[in-house]
Amino acid sequence: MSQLQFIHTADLHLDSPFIGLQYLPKTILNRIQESTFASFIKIVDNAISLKVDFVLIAGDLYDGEDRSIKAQARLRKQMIRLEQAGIEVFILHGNHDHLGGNWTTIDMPSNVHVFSSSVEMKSFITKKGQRVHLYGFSYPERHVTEKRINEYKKIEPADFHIGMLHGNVDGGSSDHQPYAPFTIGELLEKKMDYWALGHIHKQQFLHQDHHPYIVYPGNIQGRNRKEKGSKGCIVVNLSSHETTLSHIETADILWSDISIDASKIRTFSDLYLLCRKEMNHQRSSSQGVLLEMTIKNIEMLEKEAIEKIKNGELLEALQDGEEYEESFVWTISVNCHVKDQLVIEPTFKKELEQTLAELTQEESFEKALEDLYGNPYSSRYLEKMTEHEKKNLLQEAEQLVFELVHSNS
Ligand SMILES: [Mn+2]
Repeated sequence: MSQLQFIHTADLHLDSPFIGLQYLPKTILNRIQESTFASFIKIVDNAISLKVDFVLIAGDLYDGEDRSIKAQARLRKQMIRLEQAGIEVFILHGNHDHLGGNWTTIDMPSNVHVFSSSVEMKSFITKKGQRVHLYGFSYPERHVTEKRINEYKKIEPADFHIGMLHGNVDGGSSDHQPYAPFTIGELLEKKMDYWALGHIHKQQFLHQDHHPYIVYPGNIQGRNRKEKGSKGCIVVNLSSHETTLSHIETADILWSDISIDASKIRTFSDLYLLCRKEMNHQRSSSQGVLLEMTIKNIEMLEKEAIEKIKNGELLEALQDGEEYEESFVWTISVNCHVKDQLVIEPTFKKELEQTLAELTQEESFEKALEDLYGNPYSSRYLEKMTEHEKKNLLQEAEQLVFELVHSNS
């Protein structure tokens, strides 16, 4: 029997606007717009049914600095459910929902404890009588670029010490802003029993072989095609000699991708049936799925079938009727690799590859984007591109070049 059990979650991004999905059918768009709430409700369901000692939320509860009233009201409703179940909640606010914004605040029930803008310790005694010390701080403003880890100091006596921090591990993902940076070594020095992190949306265990676990639980609902795969929360069982973790998937919408091998297919009809079959493999009884499809090995496909991939007819056929399914699999895009079937003269191919390689150099990349980022009007609205985005853009550009060559050959 473990001595302490709690749920660690972060990056709820409640009421995410899901920009750019307005083209989807209304039923599916509604499901998506409700998905951050649906996922959080499931987390609370789990906290109540497991009778956990407490719930930790390590920042970015709200998506927008304005903390929509709707998001606050719905969060409050869930906090009240936890209050009625006798479960305390410890919260810190991150870069998305920092304390410096100008919003109307809805008061939370008394089981909710929010960390202030300086690192502080909150003491808590479980029903079994164990003393837990929790440490953390909320972002006073959006951009917290300085190190805050040095302000954490373990205070005895307590049975368990848990650090909460919303920030970026040094050398971590370039997809996230380098806020409140820290190294794994710096966290270990603090001699906590567990580090409940937030900020990075992909689940990561920075330290797990031996005491203490250092964990990014990831966000609770993928918000775009870059946030694929299982999303939810972590259930932590902590005792003086052992830590065990389990991930609970709670996301209502799953972003996914699939690659379809068309090497044995010739006709459009067979291609359609194969895609449908693969879609049904992706179908889940508890989630809606948004699917990116790539068709590979299209050498044997009839020209007409390839044409129907390119002009969107296949996509339309695959989407047909899915908007009425509770467990929908909505195909967002269908791509095929023309490159595979392209026969190019070797010297030209070499030249083409060379040009593409040159484009991947930082310098030429920046040059290509100079007009956009150099423009005082548009640059205001642009965030620095991440490595992941750069890579994607280059892959798309490469594909475009091959397609243009193909259509002219
Ligand atoms: Mn976040």
